[in-house]
Amino acid sequence: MEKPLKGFFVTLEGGEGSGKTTLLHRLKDDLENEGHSVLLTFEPGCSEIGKQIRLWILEESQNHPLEPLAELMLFLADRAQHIHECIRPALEEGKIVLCDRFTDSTVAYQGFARGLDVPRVQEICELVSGYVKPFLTIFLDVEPVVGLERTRQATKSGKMDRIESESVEFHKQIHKGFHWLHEQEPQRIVLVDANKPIEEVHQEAKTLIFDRIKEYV
Ligand code: T5A
Repeated sequence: MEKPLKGFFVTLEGGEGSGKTTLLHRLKDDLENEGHSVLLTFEPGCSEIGKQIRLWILEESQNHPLEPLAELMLFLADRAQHIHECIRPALEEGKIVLCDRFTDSTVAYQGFARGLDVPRVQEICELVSGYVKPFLTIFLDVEPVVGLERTRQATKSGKMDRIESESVEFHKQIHKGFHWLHEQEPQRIVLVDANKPIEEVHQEAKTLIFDRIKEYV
């Protein structure tokens, strides 16, 4: 029998350069300073198998373009392994799990932007994640062009990966997808304006997460 999940699961979502990674490190410090035990994790590529999958997904192969359905399956295989090896054990131990991207990214990227059938993508995501569901998702809402420029500036070589290099229109579809998800589940998916300076985004996200933890315990 599966053990109960005592922990608190939070995901951060948004388009490229929305500031998830920067914010997650700050939130981890905030929570640990208050005595919480935290696992900071990300998708794709956190498990050993996931590291291989990440290379297949993000590296450009001009000769063998990745099919949208194959791409979807790779993200899901990464997630299944990630949940099994990292997320579920941490939640069983009662930790706060902060995860950089989860199922909402799959719906926004593979559903909205790649054009796969959104309800079916949601269904298959549910099959993979089972009852491991975020209690809170912070959607960092940044204008796609602004986020892409941040990513470009942050990349030392200036070389973007396979998904970052997609067209601006593709990234606008992702943005639309995240807004749609937020409208479907406004209680779980809370929008934070990530066009603002990082200090303001941090304060807003910190208040949100601490308020939700108080409600939960
Ligand atoms: N993907 C993922 C799918 O297609 N389907 C899926 O199911 C899943 C799980 C993963 C890729 O896979 C896709 C989405 C992605 O394309 P990745 O390398 O793991 O790629 O990278 P991302 O998750 O996209 O993360 P990034 O590092 O690109 O962006 P972040 O984490 O959102 O942004 P961050 O914090 O690194 O910041 C980028 C730059 O902006 C600055 C930072 O200092 C940094 O220089 N910055 C700000 N500047 C001004 N104002 C602010 N508010 C700022 N916040 C950050």
